[in-house]
Amino acid sequence: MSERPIDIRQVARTLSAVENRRPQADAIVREAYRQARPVPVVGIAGPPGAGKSTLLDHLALHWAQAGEQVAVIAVDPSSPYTGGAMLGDRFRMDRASAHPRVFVRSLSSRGQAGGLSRAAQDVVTVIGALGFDRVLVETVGSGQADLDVAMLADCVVVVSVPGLGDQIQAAKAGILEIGDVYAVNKQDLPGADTVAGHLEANLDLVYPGRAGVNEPGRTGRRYAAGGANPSVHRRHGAAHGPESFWRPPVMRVSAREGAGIDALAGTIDAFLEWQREGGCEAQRRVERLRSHVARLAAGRLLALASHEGSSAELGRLAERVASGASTPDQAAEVLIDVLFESWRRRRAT
Ligand SMILES: Nc1nc2c(ncn2[C@@H]2O[C@H](COP(=O)(O)OP(=O)(O)OP(=O)(O)O)[C@@H](O)[C@H]2O)c(=O)[nH]1
Ligand SMILES: [Mg+2]
Repeated sequence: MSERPIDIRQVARTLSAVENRRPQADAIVREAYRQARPVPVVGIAGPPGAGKSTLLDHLALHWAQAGEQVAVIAVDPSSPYTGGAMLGDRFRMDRASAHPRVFVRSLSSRGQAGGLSRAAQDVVTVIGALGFDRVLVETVGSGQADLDVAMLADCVVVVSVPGLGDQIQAAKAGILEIGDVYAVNKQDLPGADTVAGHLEANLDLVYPGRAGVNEPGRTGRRYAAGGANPSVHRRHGAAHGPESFWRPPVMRVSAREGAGIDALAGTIDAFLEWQREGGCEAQRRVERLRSHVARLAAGRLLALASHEGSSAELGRLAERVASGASTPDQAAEVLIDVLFESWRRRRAT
């Protein structure tokens, strides 16, 4: 745990500089990556109104009371218009934000056209360098946003609730690919048991063994490495040899009453510990940075297409496609050549 006390006002100023890409941002971000002090990131995903913010509020408080410095960030990649009030409404941290060891921050897409995941990645890295022990992330929005959380987090908690109907739950089947831990919230409402049962049944199709850490050889069934879902198997252990694997537990919670929070927090920590010890955590981080770097590169190339020379060339290519002189694929290949050429010229100057 961090020993030096964190100056929250200083943290807020530093993050604003990074988020708004002020002149000093590059230096701050560079220094943060240089320090390479990874901080465990817990992401929370799930349908609107599932109780994600309420849960995070309890979880942040739980870890703060255990002595950790906790940063909570809400990311809204869905719209450039939901900064301020709207995001504030959906992201209330009444209990935790009053705790001196909790820092709460929202990150909207304002002025970040297409760059929010970059900003979030940088912000998380800077938070780590500032000495926090843990970051909790809620992404507001729909399907794609869930994946963005998965991109950023070392542990993804997927929240389900009763009352959404089987169709929506089924449409959410994709969440079985991103969860490390499942939380069924609103146990006070009817149908919570059914939702938990469905989840368990679906997990049965993908994982042998029992919830949590499984030692090899105890499960009867071989763990099908690279089977139906390679990315799940890679994250949860099969690719790491004969040691052990993780089966995501389904935890029952009632965020409104704060019931089941300690058990949920304990499970998240058990997962992070298993992941750290097996070396999966470092690998997951590298994989994450791999797509981050690839996205940055693609973004830069695309940005070049709007510069004068390239933009004019793109116009000519489009006209050729429109007149039947070229296919879009052929035009794209020519554009790549043009962009690379332009990139090399810029680097050389
Ligand atoms: N009955 C019941 N309601 C709950 C429980 N937990 C949260 N809620 C309520 O569900 C509503 C939504 O909670 P939030 O925490 O804002 O949910 P969210 O998933 O963050 O919502 P969005 O950010 O808008 O997607 C609030 O009115 C909560 O009080 C619970 O355990 N039981
Ligand atoms: Mg919320």
